[in-house]
Amino acid sequence: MRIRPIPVGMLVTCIALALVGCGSAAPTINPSFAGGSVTVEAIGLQFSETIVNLPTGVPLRMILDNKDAGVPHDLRVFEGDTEYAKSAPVTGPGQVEVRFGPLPAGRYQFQCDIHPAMLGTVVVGP
Ligand SMILES: [Cu+2]
Repeated sequence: MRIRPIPVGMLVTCIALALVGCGSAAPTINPSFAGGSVTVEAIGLQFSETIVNLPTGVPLRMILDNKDAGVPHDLRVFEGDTEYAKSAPVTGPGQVEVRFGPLPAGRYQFQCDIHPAMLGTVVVGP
């Protein structure tokens, strides 16, 4: 019996999927960021901060620091029907970041879509 070779395209896809899977476990947060940056922890199925402040006129970043071991969280920034950023899920312990903006001054929401009760406000202001 002859074993059929796996098509190269399928092999590449499998490797890519494996890398994506590994990526969610390994923190890939760049410590330097030219803009406004804030970190929120997810711990005990809650955000550590429910109101965060970011400046106007510069690129923005939010880092989700998931402290819930074995529990996936994600981070979405939106206002009404407009979505500004959405991260991939990250299983704790682990971190993921989203980048967005600049945004005009105002109030925006951030949320974990996996646990919609995890909800907070981003205040963008001078
Ligand atoms: Cu969550």
